[in-house]
Amino acid sequence: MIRIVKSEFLSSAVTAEQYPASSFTEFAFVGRSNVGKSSLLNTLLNRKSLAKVSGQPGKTRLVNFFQVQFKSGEEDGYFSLVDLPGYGFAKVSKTERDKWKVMINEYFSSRLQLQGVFVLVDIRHKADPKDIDVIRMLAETGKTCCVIATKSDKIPLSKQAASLNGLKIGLGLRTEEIFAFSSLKKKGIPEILKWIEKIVI
Ligand SMILES: Nc1nc2c(ncn2[C@@H]2O[C@H](COP(=O)(O)OP(=O)(O)OP(=O)(O)O)[C@@H](O)[C@H]2O)c(=O)[nH]1
Ligand SMILES: [Mg+2]
Repeated sequence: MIRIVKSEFLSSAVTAEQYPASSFTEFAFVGRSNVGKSSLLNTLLNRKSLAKVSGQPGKTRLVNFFQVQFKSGEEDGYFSLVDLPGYGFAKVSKTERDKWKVMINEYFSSRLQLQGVFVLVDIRHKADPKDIDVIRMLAETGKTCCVIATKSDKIPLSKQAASLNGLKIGLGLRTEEIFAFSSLKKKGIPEILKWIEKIVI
């Protein structure tokens, strides 16, 4: 399995002209505000606060690019990770929410390097129409995605399989994988690395 060697913040962007020119294979994290996208990125990269995290939804407001160096055996390689603003956050103005939507849509429709998308959903919640929309949109645009059920530390292990199965049916997943993840307990990292490896190696 690949090993993360080094990671760094590259830049933040609003529009496509501002995206970094990097041509490395890219992976993005998308999902509702507060679902744990930025936390997952930090956990995966074993960094405390490379991506900004907050208990208040709406923390990430720009498209944030990170560059990651990995090792596979003796070989070195690179990929990029992108932390996106969350959707479905009621407490910001409609104008602001519309702005985020445009930002996210522009990213998905214009970024050719984007090869894989992680759709994050809270393991405790039922399938959300907004997540169903995103998964459908990704399928239509031909982007490979997998679903990560976050905050798995919040429910007992004995109930996780049933929750994952409920989400799988509710989200209408076919070939897409789904697995549980916890930043708090650092669970689910190998599953993510294996999924990335299938695309970058
Ligand atoms: N218990 C638990 N809490 C978590 C986990 N992951 C994230 N959190 C908490 O959930 C809150 C939101 O985390 P973020 O990583 O900022 O969420 P986000 O999806 O990036 O949110 P936005 O940037 O607003 O879209 C923070 O208080 C985190 O500490 C987890 O695995 N377990
Ligand atoms: Mg965030």
